[in-house]
Amino acid sequence: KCQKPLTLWFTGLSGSGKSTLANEVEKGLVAMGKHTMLLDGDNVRHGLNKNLGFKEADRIENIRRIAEVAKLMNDAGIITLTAFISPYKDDRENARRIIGKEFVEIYVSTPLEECEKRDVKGLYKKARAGEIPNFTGISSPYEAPDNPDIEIDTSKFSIETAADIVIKHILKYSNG
Ligand code: GGZ
Repeated sequence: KCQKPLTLWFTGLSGSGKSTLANEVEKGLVAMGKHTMLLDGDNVRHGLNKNLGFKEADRIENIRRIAEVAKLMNDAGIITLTAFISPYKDDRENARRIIGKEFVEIYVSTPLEECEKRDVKGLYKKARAGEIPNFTGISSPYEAPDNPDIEIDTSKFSIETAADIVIKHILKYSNG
């Protein structure tokens, strides 16, 4: 078998570097001839999940649908990368149940202070000013994984090094 399907489930705060890292990992996998699909806010929250916001119930449903889509992608033989905050442990466990043994949890553990310092989109500033309710890390919880398969703090490595670490680690799950 030339490719074992996997779901690389990136979790971490807004601005932690999930999407950037997932993109770089995907580039590496494509260069190795793998067939991949990256799910992120841009292609899921604007389409399939555009009726969902950031209240707890909406985030739960967001993550459930994403897990079901990842499962379908895996069934089609595709390595799927997901880049969502996915702040609740229960929901990530539920995603693991839906997806099965192909699920790899990657905790992007960049500290809140660093994410807030980056504030690429100015959202932390707005959240601190009370202009965005339920903002993860400020006014809504983030439950860090206790036992992720991979943990990486993007403030400590270049993007290339961080992606290499992830790819080396997952090659042991994905043979060929
Ligand atoms: C967290 C929010 C919020 C609130 C809008 N809380 O940095 P970004 O902009 O591009 O990533 C964040 C994204 C989070 O969506 P997810 O689907 O990953 O969240 S979850 O898994 O919790 O369902 C941020 C933006 O949406 N954003 N409002 N209140 N992030």
